[in-house]
Amino acid sequence: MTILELGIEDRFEFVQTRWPHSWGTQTVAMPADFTVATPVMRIPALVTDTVTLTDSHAICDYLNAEFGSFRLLAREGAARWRALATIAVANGVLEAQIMRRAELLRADKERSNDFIAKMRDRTIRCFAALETHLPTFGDTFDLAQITTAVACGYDDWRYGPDWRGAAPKLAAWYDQVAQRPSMKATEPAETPQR
Ligand SMILES: N[C@@H](CCC(=O)N[C@@H](CS)C(=O)NCC(=O)O)C(=O)O
Repeated sequence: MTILELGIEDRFEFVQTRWPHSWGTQTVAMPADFTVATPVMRIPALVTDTVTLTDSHAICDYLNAEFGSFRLLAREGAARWRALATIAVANGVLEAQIMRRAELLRADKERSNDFIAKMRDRTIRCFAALETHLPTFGDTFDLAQITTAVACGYDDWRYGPDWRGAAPKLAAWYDQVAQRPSMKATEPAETPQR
C-alpha cells in the first residue's frame, strides 16, 4: 500500500508469496538468502545495496524517506510523534491478529482458548483506542492511516465485524478509505500453500 500510495509501483516487481500453514507455529526450512535477509524469518523484508530491513514499519518509513520526501511520515516534530502513537497501537492490533491466527492453526489438543481470547481482547481494546485517534487524522493517507486501515481490513476479513461494535466511527472511516485504489489492490486473501 505504501508503494502504491507513493506512486512508485513501476520501480518494483510484485511476487506472490507462498508458505505452509505450519510456518505460523513451527520453524520451517526457508532458503538461505531469505534467512539472511530476515533472521526473524518473518515477512516483509527489504534488501537494497545499502540496507537490509525487516518489519513493515521500518520498510515503509524507508520508502517514505527515500522516495516520498517524508510525505507519509514527518521526519521530526509533533506530527511524527502523533503518527507513531497511532502506528504503535495499530501495529499492536496486527501482531495480535497474527498471533491469534497462528494459535487457531494449532491442533485441537495444543490450542489455548485463553490465549486466543487474550489476543481478541487486545484487538478490540486497541480498536476502541484507535477510534479516539481519529481526530488527529489529516488529509494525507499517511503511515498512521495506512497501518490503521490495514488492521481494520484484516479483522473484517479474518474475524468478522466484531471490532466494528467497539469502534463504530473508526468503522465508518474505514469504509470510506477502503475505496482507495491502494486498498482495493491489496485486499487480504488466503496465501497459496507452499
Ligand atoms: N509486525 C511485523 C509482523 C510480521 C509478521 O508477523 N509477518 C507474518 C506474515 S503476515 C510472518 O512472517 N509470519 C511467520 C512467523 O511468524 O514465523 C511487520 O509488520 O512486519
